[in-house]
Amino acid sequence: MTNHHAHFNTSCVHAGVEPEPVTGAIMTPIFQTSTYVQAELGLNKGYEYSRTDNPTRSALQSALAALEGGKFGLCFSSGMAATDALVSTLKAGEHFLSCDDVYGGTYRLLKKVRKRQGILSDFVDFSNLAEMEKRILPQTRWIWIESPTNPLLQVIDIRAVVELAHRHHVRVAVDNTFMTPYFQKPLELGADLVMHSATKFLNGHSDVVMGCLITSDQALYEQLKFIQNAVGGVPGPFDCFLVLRGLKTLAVRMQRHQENAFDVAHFLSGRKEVNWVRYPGLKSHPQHDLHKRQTTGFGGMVSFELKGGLESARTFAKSVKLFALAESLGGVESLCDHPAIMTHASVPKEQREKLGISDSLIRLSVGIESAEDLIADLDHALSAVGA
Ligand code: P1T
Repeated sequence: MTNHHAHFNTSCVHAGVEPEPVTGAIMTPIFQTSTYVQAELGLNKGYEYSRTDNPTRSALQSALAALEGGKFGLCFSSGMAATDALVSTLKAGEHFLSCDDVYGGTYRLLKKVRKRQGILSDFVDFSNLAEMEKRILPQTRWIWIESPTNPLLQVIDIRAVVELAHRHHVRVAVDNTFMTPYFQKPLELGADLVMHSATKFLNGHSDVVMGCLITSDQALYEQLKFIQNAVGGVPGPFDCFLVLRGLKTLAVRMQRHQENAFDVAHFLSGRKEVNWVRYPGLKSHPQHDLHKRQTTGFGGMVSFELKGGLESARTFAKSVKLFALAESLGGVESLCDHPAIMTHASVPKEQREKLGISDSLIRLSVGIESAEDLIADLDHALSAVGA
């Protein structure tokens, strides 16, 4: 049985999963089936069709809900499909208000796809809440937070945004991809919904694309479950199995990502080739204290700006060997991203410049390798930049 009072490390291993009733298999089987035989008209065993429900997916959804401290979880075929399910609760003319430094795909979904169906959206700076409040419209239905943001690792005061939003009868969703519930539990901070790109730390092994939504609000859950089935962007059972497996080591991976990220952030801070380093765990981070108040740790993402513009970034990207030049993050292996050309290319250049996503900004997803090897790799690449 899932023990709802278990400590987080225990929940990672046990939440949502039960021995399989027929054989006692300790690991949730991959129910690789599209449909389920019915005994007679209207009589089934709780499963009718795998777009609607699948036992492997149900186990994962329960596990994710338990880890976030929510009642209900829903999985989707990608993080974007999960976000879009939430956006699908809006009608034409209604408004979605997001922080301005967000994953480029979230911006693209709202501005390039859903705008055509009449959904309004604004992307504004949430560090000044008085200014942000002015952007809440009578038609605003959801406020969307990433904290820390992708890629600049700005920290947003989740409790303060929730308080303000609820005063305006607007609900708050938090994209918790970077922190995971190991470090941050937005529902406990008052948020109405948590979203993840499960592609990242939750799965942790760079072999699945998936998203999820978690809430404790039953009416909202039912609305989103209806959309999940009606639109059909669901993950397959094998991918659900892989994420269930990944979750078992979430706590130990996150701890290790963080240890390595601290070492990398300290190392980069001392280098002359680097303009600045952003890591929420550094005292130099502008919202270090705020971050500490709303989390139990700092995660595995480090961003920094090189001196010397795009040429420096090109040299750096060509010179790293252990850090793979690739989009995505949150896997056991270290990755290096150039947001302006890679993950955030869909954000218009003027908007990128306003935010500080310059041509020499580098984002690192620090993996669980030996820190000495990661630092030797960075040392080599920075020396090439400086030469
Ligand atoms: O890639 P997908 O599983 O669809 O999730 C989209 C997404 C949503 N939210 C955040 C914070 C994300 O980082 C992502 C995906 N991000 C990358 C691929 C990236 O390299 O930033």
